[in-house]
Amino acid sequence: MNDLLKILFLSFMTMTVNSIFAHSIEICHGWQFKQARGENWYPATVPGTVHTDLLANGIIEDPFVGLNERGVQWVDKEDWVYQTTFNVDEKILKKTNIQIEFEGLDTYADVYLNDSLIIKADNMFRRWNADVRSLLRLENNLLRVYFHSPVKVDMPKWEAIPYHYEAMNDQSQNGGLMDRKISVFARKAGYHYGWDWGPRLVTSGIWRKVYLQAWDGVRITDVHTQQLKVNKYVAQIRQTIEVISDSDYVAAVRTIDTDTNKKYINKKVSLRKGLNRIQLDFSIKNPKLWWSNGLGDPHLYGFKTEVRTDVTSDYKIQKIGVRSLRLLTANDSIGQEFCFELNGIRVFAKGANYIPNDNFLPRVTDDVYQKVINDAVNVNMNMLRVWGGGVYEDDRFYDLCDANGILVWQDFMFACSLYPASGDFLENVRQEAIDNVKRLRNHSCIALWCGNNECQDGWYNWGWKRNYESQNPKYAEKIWKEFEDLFYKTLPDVVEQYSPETCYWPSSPFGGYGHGSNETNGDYHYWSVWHAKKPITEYNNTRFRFCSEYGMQSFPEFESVKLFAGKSSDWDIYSEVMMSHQRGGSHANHLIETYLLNEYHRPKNFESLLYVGQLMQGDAMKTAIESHRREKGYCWGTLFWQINDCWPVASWSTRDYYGRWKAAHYMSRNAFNDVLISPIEKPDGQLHVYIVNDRLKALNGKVSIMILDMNGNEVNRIEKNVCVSANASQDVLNFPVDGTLMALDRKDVVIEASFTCDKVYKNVYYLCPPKDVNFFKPSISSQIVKVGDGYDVVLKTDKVARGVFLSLDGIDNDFTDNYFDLLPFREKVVHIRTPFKEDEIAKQLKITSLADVNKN
Ligand code: BMA
Repeated sequence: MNDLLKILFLSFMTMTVNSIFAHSIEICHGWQFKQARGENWYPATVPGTVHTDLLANGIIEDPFVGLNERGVQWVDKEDWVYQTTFNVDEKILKKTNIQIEFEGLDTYADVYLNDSLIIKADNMFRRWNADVRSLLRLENNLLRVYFHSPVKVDMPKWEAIPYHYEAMNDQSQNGGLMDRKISVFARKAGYHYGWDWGPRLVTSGIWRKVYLQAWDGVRITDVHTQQLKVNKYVAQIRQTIEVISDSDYVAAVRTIDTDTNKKYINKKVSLRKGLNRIQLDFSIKNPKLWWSNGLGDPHLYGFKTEVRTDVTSDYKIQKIGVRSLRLLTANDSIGQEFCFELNGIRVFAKGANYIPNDNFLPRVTDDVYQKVINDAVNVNMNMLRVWGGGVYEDDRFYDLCDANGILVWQDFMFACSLYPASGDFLENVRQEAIDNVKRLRNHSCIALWCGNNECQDGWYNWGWKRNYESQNPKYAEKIWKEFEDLFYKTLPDVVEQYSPETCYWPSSPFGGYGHGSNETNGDYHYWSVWHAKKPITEYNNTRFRFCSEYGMQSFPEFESVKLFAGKSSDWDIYSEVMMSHQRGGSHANHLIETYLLNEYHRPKNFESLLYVGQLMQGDAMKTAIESHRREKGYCWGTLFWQINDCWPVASWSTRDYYGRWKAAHYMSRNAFNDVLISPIEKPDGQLHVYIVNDRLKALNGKVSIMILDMNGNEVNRIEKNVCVSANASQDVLNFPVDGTLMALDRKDVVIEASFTCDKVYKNVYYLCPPKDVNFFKPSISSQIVKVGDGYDVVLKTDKVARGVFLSLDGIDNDFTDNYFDLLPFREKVVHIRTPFKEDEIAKQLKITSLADVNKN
């Protein structure tokens, strides 16, 4: 044993003891790694990835910075070896059952314990276990994991078949593989191979935790908590408990409430040696129901389920939100509706699509998970869609969604591709689906299992079917059979068997079998704005039953750009570095520019372009969200693309990789508010004012439409008392625009719409695109007052100020609001959390508004 090993030996494991009968030990210390064909071992982090270990050892440069991604493309063509040694004590060795459990191996991995092969893994999304009792010794156990290069494993599969599986986002060329798009052969996160917002970084590694589990007697391996019937009077709960037992026992099984110690059920059972299934049925009277964000408290019950014999015991604790949740998909006079119903109430889904938070998943911290969920909650979202090109998320993600009332639309991990779904591959997927459905099925947040992202539309609407048919009809037949076996049989069967209370939806978007999606049936992805270049106003002319994707790109703000493009020579959106952080290519940059110039004047420099681009994206998301919500009743959901990034990049995200909110994220908060006033000028020349009420009570209040000139003087005011039904959208007031401007031009007015009920809800509306509005240079005053953990900045303006953006150089600031429109005679207070001193703030605080950035 070399010296390094000896040192590592001393601090070998982290031990958590669950009970006197069971030990759960995380094997997270002493790991080292090497290139399989190399000699040198280096310290490694587990969980981790090869790339992050190479980075930590100074062998590669940070792939997220500059052009460094290009320099690390060799990593996925190599095999890698990880190993550690560990000791166990007598207590553990004496246990009847000793298992090694890998929560995740990425991806083709052979695991050896003391030189015996114990696991051959080939799916990143599965858990891998092995019985190791006969191999384990007291000292110096050598655990070794050999990772085969995913490129080397999958390339022969690509070469062996005469046709190619569609994989449009696979950046094989960037990886030096030319047109060989091999990602579809690996059960590994699709986005690792590149996406239109992501780099190509094909990782390997022990990406989730590894445990040694040792126990005697009985062990609960699973508790399935089903909610058979839930209403406000009663919740009927059925728990199916899987217990592995060493021998025959008589056992007491019970479930208690961890908060009140109330015993829900207590039952005597006979356990047989081996696997036992026990059913516990109980009910809760007048349950405290779990509600999604905005509708009520996401209350969680603590259920402790225990199995106890005279000599041994085990327990599991679960946090369960009691609720009924179903998807309504009835055919109606329009087509097929698509609406989630929670506790008997139709819920308008408000939220976003969610991708992995990093290309290197093991380094996503608790804080990052907490922040992304907080950032969803704080802009009034109630749903996130875990999109199919990433991963089945970490338990922490779903725990946070449960605790915060965020419903989860869960895709299976298939996106924008076709897959060789037969034989071993299909069986591998079946096991993956079982693992993940079982892992996630008790989470109250899970609203839906969806087969894939856009694969069905690819087949019917994007020409894939036609292409294969024209190559050889036999190919088309084979690939379509694989599609059906995967998305119409295997996956729905697993959901039906393992989580029968959860709905399965074959694809997103999906509007029925035998054709692509459409606007009147099921869910829809609307990309005519952006991909098909329609103007932003087109959002107002379309309606859907549920819009599960739409989006507009922007760049991260300048402070973020400087972190990956540090040189002033990079500060051009077409510079090499900026282009390598724009995976839609120059086409996407042109689109940003085109949309920007349709709406705004040309910004004066790079920094201004980033800022105005964000306003434009914000306008687009605001327009789309409001339009979908005005159609509430016809439409039951709006999920924009996308809430986060996996690296620093120009993308459709509303928060950048560093967690900074873009303008669109701030702007979506008002658009998602549970009470929304939304004015819209329609082709009839009338201004229609809608109130969207997501509350479960009718609202009585006063609508007030103020027409102001650019100095803030009131030109006209229209008011009306209105009553808006519960959980509905209503067109409450309309009037001809031209008759109310008092001879002023549309370019010289702004409309402030307010609805006063329990408080005042506001919106600002312009009658022409921002480039045509006569914004004069405002003089914005700011008064800084020390409050709590930072400062309140009190802002006032003498002219209408569009997109007021506060920034402080060089530090990560937290503003309670930003990129807002400030009207004269109104005061706006923004709180900034910062350790800066008051005089530093005063000196550094930069206030920008649209009128500052136009090129003259
Ligand atoms: C959607 C997604 C992604 C993609 C995005 C932007 O269709 O499903 O595949 O990144 O569009 O193009």
